[in-house]
Amino acid sequence: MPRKPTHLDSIVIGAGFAGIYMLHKLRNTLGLNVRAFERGAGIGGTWHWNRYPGAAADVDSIAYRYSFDSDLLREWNWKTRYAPQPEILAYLEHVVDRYDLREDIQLNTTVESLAYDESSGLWTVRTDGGEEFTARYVVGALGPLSTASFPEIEGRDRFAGTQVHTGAWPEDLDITGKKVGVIGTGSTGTQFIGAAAKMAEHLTVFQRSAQYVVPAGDGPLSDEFIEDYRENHKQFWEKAFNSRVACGFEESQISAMSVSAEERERRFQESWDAGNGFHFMFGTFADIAFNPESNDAAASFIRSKIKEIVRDPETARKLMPTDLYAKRPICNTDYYETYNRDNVTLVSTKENPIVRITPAGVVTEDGTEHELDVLVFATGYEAMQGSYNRIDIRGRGGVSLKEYWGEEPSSYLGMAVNGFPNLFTVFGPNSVFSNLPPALQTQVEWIAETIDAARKRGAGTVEATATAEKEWTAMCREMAEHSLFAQTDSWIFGSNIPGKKRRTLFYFGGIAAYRAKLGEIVAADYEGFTLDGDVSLTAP
Ligand code: NA7
Repeated sequence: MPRKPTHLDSIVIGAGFAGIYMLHKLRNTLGLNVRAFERGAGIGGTWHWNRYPGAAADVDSIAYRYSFDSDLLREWNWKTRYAPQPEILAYLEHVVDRYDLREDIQLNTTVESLAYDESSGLWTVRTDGGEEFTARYVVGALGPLSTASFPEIEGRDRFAGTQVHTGAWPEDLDITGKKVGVIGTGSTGTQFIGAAAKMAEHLTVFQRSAQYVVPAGDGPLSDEFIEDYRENHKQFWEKAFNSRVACGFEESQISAMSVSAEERERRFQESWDAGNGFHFMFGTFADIAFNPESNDAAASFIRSKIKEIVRDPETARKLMPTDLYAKRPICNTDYYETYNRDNVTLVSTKENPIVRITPAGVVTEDGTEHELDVLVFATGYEAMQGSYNRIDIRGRGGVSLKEYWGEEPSSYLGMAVNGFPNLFTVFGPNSVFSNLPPALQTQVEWIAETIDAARKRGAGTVEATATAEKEWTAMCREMAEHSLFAQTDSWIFGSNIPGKKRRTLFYFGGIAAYRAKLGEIVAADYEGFTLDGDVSLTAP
């Protein structure tokens, strides 16, 4: 006789930044019986998998954390302006222990399918271990960037050395003294390049698009700075939540075109000297991501720096982007300086494409075989949808979420989809474009409050209406069209992968407006949702 599924009140999928906090809220605040499933061998999500040399957050560490508990804010201090991967992972481990969450996180478990049963109002969740669970509420905290993307290159399976994607870096892989090749120069690739150049015998960088990279301005945090943050964290977070990107700096309100060329240069230089990619894009002027002229001014400034820093004019030329400065902003320590090292070679794959991978390395169109011991894919992810598409998710009437979404996903608020009652997606498609920890925290809190409200009124289901979902998605699309980001190919628009059409994946209105909208929805009695059904229908 088949075993009866184990019944839980709620299931959380993923134990990264979002899943850990979701488990805490549902179990410790709402008192639900919850289990979190995590495919990794440890907690941490992105920060569990991304152990490549140089991995770190590139948002100031004081803004790259939870802010829901003053004691937690006071007791955990970062040492440097940016937190490196091992420290972020240690922080998340600390949070898991602090709130006693470990016993309810099941590691090494991949959820393979979710199916909604309309008669009982429950989801059935199946794992790769053959286990079966039922739960009323399921929260996907799968991570917007967790499904690795590999380029199609002939001969990939023939390489005799070590191949690795940065998003699945083995703990024991040491590149010291090795001949290393890296494909990709996004946030990850540029971080890796700076660190790997100092370790490898030789580093060959295969660059498809040249990147705009500004200095990070990293360094130790002084005791006074830490003390000030401990004392004033409430004001700090209030300001961050009232901004657009929640990175913890003052965002500019003026156009780059409203000041003289000298003043523009002064502000750009000031930001360049202080460091931080988000600051350079959103702290110098308000319209770099929106106004082509302002964008060009910022882009020209960065190009002039590349010319100044990189000694070999041909390498400098290849490193200079000519397209819009409209991808997720990047900052790093000594990125362009790295190309002055004797052990670093830059290959522009637009000018000299990779034609095949051989057992010995990578062959480019000019006939060169770049010999490698390690080939690193820093080639990014199938963003937002990718991690949901890996699970067979069936809502009302057996409809598949993957098929329902197709090429262009829709959602209400990035958290709910019509036809999939009581399924919440933390940082699903069309969530707010912002620093992630505060954005995730906002959504987790809102989901917990919504579940609580539904339970208190005895409603068995929370479901986005088709109209609300359609309107939110259309609004996100319309808003995105005003951004120059919409004119470049990157994961932000899902167009980093050949063959995938450019589509809107974010709400670009900023975190303050997003939070205000969530508040309005609650005040209007969950406008755009139906809170329906009978909670007592629970079968087991
Ligand atoms: P990204 O930002 O998507 O970067 C991927 C990089 O890989 C980017 O430079 C791509 O070039 C490059 N790429 C992708 N496919 C190929 C092929 N086929 N050949 C050569 N180069 C290729 O991913 P990251 O991991 O760096 O960053 C993801 C996010 O994580 C980041 O924004 C942060 O939020 C944290 P392209 O520019 O598309 O021409």
